[in-house]
Amino acid sequence: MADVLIALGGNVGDVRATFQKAIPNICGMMQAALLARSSDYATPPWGDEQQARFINACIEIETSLDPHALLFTLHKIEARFGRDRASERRWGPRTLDLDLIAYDDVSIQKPELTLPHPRLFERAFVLVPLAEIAPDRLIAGRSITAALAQLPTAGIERLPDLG
Ligand code: A4P
Ligand code: MG
Repeated sequence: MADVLIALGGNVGDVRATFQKAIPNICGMMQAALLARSSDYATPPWGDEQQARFINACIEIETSLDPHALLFTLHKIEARFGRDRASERRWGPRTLDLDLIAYDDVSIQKPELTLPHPRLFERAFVLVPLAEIAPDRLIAGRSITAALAQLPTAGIERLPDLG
């Protein structure tokens, strides 16, 4: 079994409701156990700042699927929740973005799948929820908490649990 971290993001539609439905979908389609789920966070848009703020969260799962099968499944779930890659621009608005952050300590360097996620350490919107569920985890030898200390976190707001 592999220990896998997945980041969720979106800024179109009722993103928190999308997450609530997508997470059981991820676990079901990946034959995975949900080990941890962070809170949802409202985050200022990164990359392309002329768009609505995002909601971000992270989950930790345990699965026996290999990394390529996981990525394939994540793309299927994104499409199921209304993501249309053909009509969007890089870093632009989307209903649901699912990124593979880490798969055990596996390292893969291919354009279609890079592990750990290549932009992980630049993104407070990923590291803040990760620090909530896996503060002591090392990714590529770096601690999540230490990496987060290097980044500005202004404007990131933890949202209260949905009742
Ligand atoms: N790919 C390679 N490695 C991976 C991996 N580890 N996980 C490939 C997922 N995908 C991986 O992804 C582009 C290609 O990367 C995929 O086809 C896959 O094979 P994408 O999700 O279609 O591209 P993207 O989302 O436009 O670009 P990128 O660089 O992944 O950026 P993001 O972060 O996904 O961009 N601001 C805030 N606050 N919160 C956000 O969630 N998200 C974005 C979207 C921009 N700004 C944001 C947020
Ligand atoms: Mg992505």
